[in-house]
Amino acid sequence: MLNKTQQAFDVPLPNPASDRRWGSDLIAELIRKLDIPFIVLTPGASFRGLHDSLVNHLGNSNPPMRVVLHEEHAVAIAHGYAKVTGKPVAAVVHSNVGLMHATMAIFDAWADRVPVLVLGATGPLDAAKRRPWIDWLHTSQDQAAMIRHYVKWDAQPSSVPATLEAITRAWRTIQTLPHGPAYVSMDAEVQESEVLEPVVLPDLGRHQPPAPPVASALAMNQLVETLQQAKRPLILMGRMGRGEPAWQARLQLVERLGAAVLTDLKAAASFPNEHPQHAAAAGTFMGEDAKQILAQADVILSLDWVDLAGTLKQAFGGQVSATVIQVSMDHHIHNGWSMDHQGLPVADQFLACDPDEVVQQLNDALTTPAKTPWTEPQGPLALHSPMPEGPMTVQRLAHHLWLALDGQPACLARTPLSWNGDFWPVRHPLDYLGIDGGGGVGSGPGMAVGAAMALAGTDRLPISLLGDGDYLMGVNAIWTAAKYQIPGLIIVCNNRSFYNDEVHQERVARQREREVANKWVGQRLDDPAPDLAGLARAQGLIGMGPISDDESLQQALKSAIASVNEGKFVVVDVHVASGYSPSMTSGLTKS
Ligand SMILES: Cc1ncc(C[n+]2csc(CCOP(=O)(O)OP(=O)(O)O)c2C)c(N)n1
Ligand SMILES: [Mg+2]
Repeated sequence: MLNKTQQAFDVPLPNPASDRRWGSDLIAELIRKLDIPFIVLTPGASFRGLHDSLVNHLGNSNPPMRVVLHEEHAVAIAHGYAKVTGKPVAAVVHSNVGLMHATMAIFDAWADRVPVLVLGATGPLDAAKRRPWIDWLHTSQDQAAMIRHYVKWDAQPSSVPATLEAITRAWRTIQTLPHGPAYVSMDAEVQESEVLEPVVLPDLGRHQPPAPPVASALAMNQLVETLQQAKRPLILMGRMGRGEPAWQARLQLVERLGAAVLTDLKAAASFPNEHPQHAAAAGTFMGEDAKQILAQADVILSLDWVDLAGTLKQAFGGQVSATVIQVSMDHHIHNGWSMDHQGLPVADQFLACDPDEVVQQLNDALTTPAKTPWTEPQGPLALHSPMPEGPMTVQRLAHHLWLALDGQPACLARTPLSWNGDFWPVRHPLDYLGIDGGGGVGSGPGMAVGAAMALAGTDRLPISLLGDGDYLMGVNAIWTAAKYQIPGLIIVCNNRSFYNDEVHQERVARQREREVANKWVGQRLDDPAPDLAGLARAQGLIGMGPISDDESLQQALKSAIASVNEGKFVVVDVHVASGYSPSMTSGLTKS
């Protein structure tokens, strides 16, 4: 008999020793060599061969499977995990229908430049081998066509050695800059056929991703000269790594150059936002003060900044007077289908390099002492001012959360659309993880669970602040956290609405001189109000709320944090008033 813990963690009964091997056994052995902590999956018969190999050949360990209730969440969990660690895990999704479910999350990982190995299945491609009806229904010609425009690479190999090679190539590809997802569709027949000839597994040590590209001596000379001559240099800190040494290197560079810095809520933490040279609060859309700093800069160094062209346009209009240096590998991933490459930015110097490597190279090359910054130090964050009066808002909630944490480090894995950069101090690369990448509502709960899996066992508390719309769309992702005893905290910023779209309807009504007061129709998530905490409790998690007053909120957050520290996953439903920051509202309503 299995004990309760073994059942919870899906420990299978042992199998008698056997020399017989099946195609999927070798695929499973290769997956073991990837050295991943777990494999996320939603089951399906198209990969029943692989499923059997994971259970009966590998004994469901190294890696153990993590069962997920929806393929979209399987990929979102892998996405959330990779955002913390920089390392991919594998998500397995069933043939065509499972892949259809997974598509939005694959797009999110693509647009966020995050590595995810998506394994899928199909077939048998040999029609003579198909079971009637269902094998035909779940076999598609060129299945990857559904997602080809937003994966870095895909394959549908037709033998065991070709499948092993495809997974090896995909593994290397997703970890080569710019990162992103790749997809391998495994033929059911290949998985289920007996292997009679010896097959050698690829040696992954000989298939490592290439070293990150660095700047040539010539390019570096030009870059150093431009930056040394700059009077008002500005660094746009975009998509950078999670490592602490790289974080320190960025600080050193900024101080040596006397540069101003802007950061962006769309990208994970890249620079401390309380540093005197951090010139304006980060936003999803840029605030007026950030635009003014940009307009004054004479040299702009973009370190893989998301949407450089759009940013320059907002500050300079059609004519960019500053010298612009772009450091990015992103162009390698651009294609004609997805416009996530954004507008075409001017670049007086373009270095197709790893931005963190260039920061290090600059620090090695610049010998001058620290320069006086050209911008005034920014005032303290809103968080350090007295708590704003009035009804419960997301900003007030952030205050309460900060107090309740009482100095414990946290990782804000996700924040709601009404978040603003000065609600929270960013002091470490894991303090804030950015957004979902693709703007796909419903990704929050899965990414919250993935980030929590990556942080389990550390003293950093995984916290996701989600919109109620986002939570409700993805809520069954959190069962996986209960199942595998992953500690974490979701706080739902519950304005009882798909409020973002109320802002849009208001804009349209104003433009057409129609009734603005009707903006809530078809947007409100009320009458009946879904029981958000109940949805957590029903899946085996702790659910609290709804809460709207200060005292109950402070108590609830303290108790929730204590439970997370004891290994529980907690959802706290907080009723907040609707409202976005001025930059967010103007970003949404600009025509
Ligand atoms: C899959 C998907 N469907 C619809 C949208 C359009 N959309 C953008 S934001 C939003 C509202 C999200 O509601 P919530 O999470 O509660 O955030 P709020 O705007 O209320 O703060 C919607 C429906 C989207 N981006 N993605
Ligand atoms: Mg909402």
